[in-house]
Amino acid sequence: MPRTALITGVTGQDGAYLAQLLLTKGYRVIGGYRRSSLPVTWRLDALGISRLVEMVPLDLLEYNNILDVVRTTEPDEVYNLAAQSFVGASFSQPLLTAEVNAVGALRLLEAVREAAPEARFYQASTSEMFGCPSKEPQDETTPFRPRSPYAYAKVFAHWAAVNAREAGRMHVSCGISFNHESPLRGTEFVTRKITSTLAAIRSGVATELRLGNIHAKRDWGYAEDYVVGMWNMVQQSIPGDYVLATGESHSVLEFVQCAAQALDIPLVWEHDGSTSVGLHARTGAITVRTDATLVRPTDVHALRGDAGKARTRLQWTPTVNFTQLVELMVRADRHAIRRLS
Ligand code: NAP
Ligand code: F7E
Repeated sequence: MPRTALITGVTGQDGAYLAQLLLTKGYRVIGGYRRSSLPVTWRLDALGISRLVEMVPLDLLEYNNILDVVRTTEPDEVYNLAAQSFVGASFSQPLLTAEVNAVGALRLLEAVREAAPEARFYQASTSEMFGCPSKEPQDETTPFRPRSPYAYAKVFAHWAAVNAREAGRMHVSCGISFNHESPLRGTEFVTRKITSTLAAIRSGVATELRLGNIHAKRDWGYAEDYVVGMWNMVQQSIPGDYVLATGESHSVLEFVQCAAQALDIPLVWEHDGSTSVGLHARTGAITVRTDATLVRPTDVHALRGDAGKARTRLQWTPTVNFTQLVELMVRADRHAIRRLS
């Protein structure tokens, strides 16, 4: 009998890569998706797995819906990847973010405890929980100091998951993942916004890239590596919490520079107080510009993770470094634009 995995948020970046990984391992994959007026399977289509995943409507806002899905599908493993995952939007939609990311995770935990108590559970926790961290690099022992409604909702979900484990009720692991990106990343996140817009500028179908806080630093890895870590955690006989990170931190400005270089867009920078402009070195055209309206009310300034525990206990290591990540994302966006034109 193949093992059955239920993935919430299967239409998202990580959901798609995790579904692909589990299919290659012979799992029956149940993909929970949020109903909308349009099909949202473009990532599963891109990976060529839409027909292999059993799609079920599953909204983290609806307890009876979740309970019914867990009852009828009888999963051996449950991966909770569904979330309102955009930190920027959480400032204008804090209640929705809490309903989905915090109470939604608790609804799922309760439904699994009720209908499939033996199932192993993965909770997608996040480096955003560290906020303004008291130490660097951050590991599993670093205290949480969340800086956004997204982050404090995830802290709630994290502790709900940890408590379900510690109360001896369930096999629950949490991956405290640092930023991970790919060509399947949503274009509202800064990395994909940069690679898709600069690729469009390079092809002459866009003129300018507008950004908020370009001095923010993140530990960026490749999403396909991170879903391997998630699966590894769930396979451990003793559940636990693990940081997944590369250990390297780069600024948004460095990401822009690296992407521009990969696209042969030479930039010279002019900084004036809090404003920065990146000019095309040959034409003088304004190519990148900072925009104060894109700066968050509170931002996380710098994060860098220590994945030593995952390395030692899970034998997990990231395979794609910063430059390779930027280049592979640029290549994919360049290719997509060429296909359209
Ligand atoms: P993503 O691409 O934004 O995917 C989020 C998924 O959640 C989408 O499938 C979305 O559905 C679904 N969703 C949203 N609201 C829902 C609801 N009410 N009920 C059911 N599903 C809902 O995010 P991701 O990058 O794959 O991240 C996966 C998880 O890891 C998230 O929980 C995120 O917070 C967490 N995380 C991500 C990172 C990262 O760097 N990527 C790092 C740490 C933690 P639609 O397609 O309908 O929008
Ligand atoms: O921002 C700055 C922004 O939205 C990164 C989610 O997957 O990773 C992600 O959250 C940084 C921030 O990712 C723009 O202020 C500058 O400092 O790409 P982001 P995030 O907020 O780190 C964590 C680990 C998650 O858990 C989340 O779900 O870049 N920034 N200018 C900008 N960010 C955006 N989005 N757009 C800009 O124009």
